[in-house]
Amino acid sequence: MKKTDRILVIIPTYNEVENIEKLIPIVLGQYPTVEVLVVDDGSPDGTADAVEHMAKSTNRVHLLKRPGKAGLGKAYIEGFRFALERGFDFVFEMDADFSHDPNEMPALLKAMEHSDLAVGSRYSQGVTVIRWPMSRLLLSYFANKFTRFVTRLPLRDTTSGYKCFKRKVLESIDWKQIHSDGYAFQIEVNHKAWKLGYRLAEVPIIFVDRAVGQSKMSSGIISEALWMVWRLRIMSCLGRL
Ligand SMILES: Nc1nc2c(ncn2[C@@H]2O[C@H](COP(=O)(O)OP(=O)(O)O)[C@@H](O)[C@H]2O)c(=O)[nH]1
Ligand SMILES: [Mg+2]
Repeated sequence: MKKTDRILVIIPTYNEVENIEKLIPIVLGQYPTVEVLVVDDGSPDGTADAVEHMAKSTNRVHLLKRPGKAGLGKAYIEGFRFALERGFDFVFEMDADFSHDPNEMPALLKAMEHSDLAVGSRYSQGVTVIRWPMSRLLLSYFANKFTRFVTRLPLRDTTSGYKCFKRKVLESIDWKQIHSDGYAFQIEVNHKAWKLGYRLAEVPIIFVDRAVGQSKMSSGIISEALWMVWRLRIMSCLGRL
């Protein structure tokens, strides 16, 4: 990474007012030049107002307001467009709920020295997940094993939402073709980057379940991911990817 490289951290939010106010200063504290983009889907709890308030005192905080809850995938795609238009070199995905420790950003950036997409991984040094109920952990763990087995994607954590992209990866993906949300979105984007020949790296992270607010995971998000895995396999076999 060069001193002049610009870093953007995209944080999608839905009802994260208590978390976001504490998280943003920690992210900004990582590097003097890092900027934050919050993509909020009309959170009823006033998340956007809190971010707007913070944006008044610094030009390193940006807010994209979307009218209603339309899913994580679309929120990220809008965020990536913002990053490309504004000339950022490194672009992070990060959850708002402190499951992704901003102090691990330097480790992900270090991995960018030999990769194009670095994924913060819960399953590359044993299992590094704290406070999840066993049922949720088992679901995530085996879903990842299954995804790796079916798609051959060389990652142990394919559904992680903590990652760092080089700009060129975001430029190469045809976002019009990506319609998934939730975990399926993460799997699909990793798969696309891999098929385009980009180098993937996995960086061990410690994932801690949220202390404040509610998870937006649903059975719909899980079945979407299941279908995505088979779809990627079939499309690969047909030579369409
Ligand atoms: N903009 C936007 N953010 C979302 C949406 N769904 C979830 N998020 C955010 O995405 C991140 C991960 O969601 P979370 O509910 O913690 O998922 P979990 O960690 O898998 O339980 C959090 O920052 C959420 O606020 C959505 O539909 N739109
Ligand atoms: Mg979470």
